[in-house]
Amino acid sequence: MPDNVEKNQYISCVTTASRYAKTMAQPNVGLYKHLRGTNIVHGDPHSLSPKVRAYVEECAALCQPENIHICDGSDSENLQLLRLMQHQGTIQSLPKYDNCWLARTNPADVARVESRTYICTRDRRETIPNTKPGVKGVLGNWMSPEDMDLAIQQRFPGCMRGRTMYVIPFSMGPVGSPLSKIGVELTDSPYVVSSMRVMTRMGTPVLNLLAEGEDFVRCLHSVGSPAVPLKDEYSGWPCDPERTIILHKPDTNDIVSYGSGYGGNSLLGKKCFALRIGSTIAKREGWLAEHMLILGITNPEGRKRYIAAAFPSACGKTNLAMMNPTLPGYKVECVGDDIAWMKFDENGQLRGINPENGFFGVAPGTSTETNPNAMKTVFKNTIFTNVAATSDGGVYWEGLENEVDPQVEITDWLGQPWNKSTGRPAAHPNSRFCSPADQCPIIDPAWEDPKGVPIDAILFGGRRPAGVPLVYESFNWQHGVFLGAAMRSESTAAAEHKGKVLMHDPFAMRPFFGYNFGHYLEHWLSMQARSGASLPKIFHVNWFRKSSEGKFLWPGFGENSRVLDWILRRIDNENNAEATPIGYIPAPGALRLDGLEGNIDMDELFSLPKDFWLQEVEDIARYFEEQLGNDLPTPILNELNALRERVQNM
Ligand code: GTP
Ligand code: SPV
Ligand code: MN
Repeated sequence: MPDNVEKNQYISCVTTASRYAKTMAQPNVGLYKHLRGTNIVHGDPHSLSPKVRAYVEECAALCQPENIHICDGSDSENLQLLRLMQHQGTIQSLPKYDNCWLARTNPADVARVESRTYICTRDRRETIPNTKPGVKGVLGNWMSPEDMDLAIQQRFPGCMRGRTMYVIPFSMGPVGSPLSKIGVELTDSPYVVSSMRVMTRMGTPVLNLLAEGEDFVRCLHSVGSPAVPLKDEYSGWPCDPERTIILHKPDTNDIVSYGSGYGGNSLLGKKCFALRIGSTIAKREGWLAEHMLILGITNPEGRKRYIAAAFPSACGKTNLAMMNPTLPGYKVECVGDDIAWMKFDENGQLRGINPENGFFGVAPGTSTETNPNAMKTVFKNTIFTNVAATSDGGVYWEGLENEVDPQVEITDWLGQPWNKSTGRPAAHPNSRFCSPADQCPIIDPAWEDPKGVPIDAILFGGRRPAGVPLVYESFNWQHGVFLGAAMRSESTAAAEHKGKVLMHDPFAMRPFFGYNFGHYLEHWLSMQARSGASLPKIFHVNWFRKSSEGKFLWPGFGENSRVLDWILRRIDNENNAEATPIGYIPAPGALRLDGLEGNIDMDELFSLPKDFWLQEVEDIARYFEEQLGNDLPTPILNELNALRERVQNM
């Protein structure tokens, strides 16, 4: 660490804060407790299983924190941390609501960093497919175990000096469910602790499971300690954007994340564990870990079914999972909005759980009109990140124009005064709310069922401004797997990509594959053999098709219930579809439009321009050839060729 004034000021601020943490923690601890010389300021080191203890000792020796805090997940602990963060300038309170907080990040740390995310295996091919010579692979980044060790040694030694290392025992999935998995995250960020408390089941019950010898995924996280200190104004959000790196080692179930405090980079239970490491475990154990929402839907006759849907980041999962159907007699309930772990049970029925305990949802666009259930969820016990603040102690983002008192003054996500004439968004486009799932007024009664819920349909979708109809159904499972493989979507602010470019995002998993996408496709194809009579039907949806004037052709949100209605009737084998070269679409009149306001150009919404589809087939063909080479399973290549032939004969 360089001996420089600003840095020292920074350290002294952190140390004062950690002294403050000690004082706060004193009622339940004795400072005599320690682990190999590091003070334990909260929790009992004897409560750690030998394996957890060894992991904590190993990481403490590397990161050299001043203190160790073993999290119990209690309200009082959380309150302590919130006060500490307030004191450090990480969060401010939002007195308009009940126990809500606003964090403003360093503007260089606002989204996932896919280019700095690696999977580490001995054999490169395990992680990424064989790309065509001279072509840059875009299906994940590989690193050797030696380079991973080096990357750690270049960043972690002493990175927690002057800070507290928190030990977070957590469960992905209900504690004790046969489908759940345990992790231990070590972090120097109280923001991560408070957020993990919302997003996972965290604390003493998990510590007790671990004490029984239960295995766990090892998750090490540090916000980092930059060689050149950051500007003082960002001292409330320490990070090291220059050297940020996120590493996964599936062989040992290790996750190591350095330099970023932002959601997907730091809440390691979420994308790193539940998707990347999760997908490698799922492959080994014969199940699926997917970037999917799960919703329950009851039709007017009272028949309830569950649907899972994979849309890329910021493409509508939270909104669909919580929708208020406009079609009378329908009820939607939410099991999860981002991740599904699914497994065929002994009867061959696919069942899914939401491994998460909260929603880390996109704020902009959320309003009483678009997502009333999210609006009823997020105004208590919530940590907002990078939204704008109002002078009456509330929050603001794009989409709330009609729901904010015109008199209030608005401070944007950067802390600057804001009004419409400023010409910049008030909230960062990837600003988020972090709220407990059980606060959702339509949370499904079975959302914590340890057996999971039966899944009868799988939806794929993305932002497709042209050519792709509102909904179509695959001809069969294999064709459905091809639809997932061929998914494309406009990029969003959820990752570092600039502008709205159309990107391939197979299964909405491109940033989240834990292993070779070709092997992932084989795994999906193999699922057919595990299923019983009731293999889920697979559909593709697109809420984002635009007119020649650039307006959305479909109203979306609650009106998407009309599409779900058609899908449910397809599951019931109703004869309401017609075959096209790309799949089944609703037969004329089969999509219910009764009560829909305004003119919807259904012809345009379902048109299949031959030129477009010829081009689409060739784009997919090039992508497969360049990115997958001989890792592309033959059945998927056959599906592509069959599609090409059908489109040519259109
Ligand atoms: P991640 O949390 O990043 O994985 O995203 P998500 O898939 O859950 O996305 P979310 O539901 O939060 O939607 C992101 C944006 O898409 C929001 O601004 C929504 O308002 C917008 N959106 C969602 N559904 C629709 C829809 O049916 N039509 C239109 N036009 N926009 C939608
Ligand atoms: C996504 O980007 O798909 C998210 C948000 O769900 S994050 O957890 O930050 O990755
Ligand atoms: Mn997501």
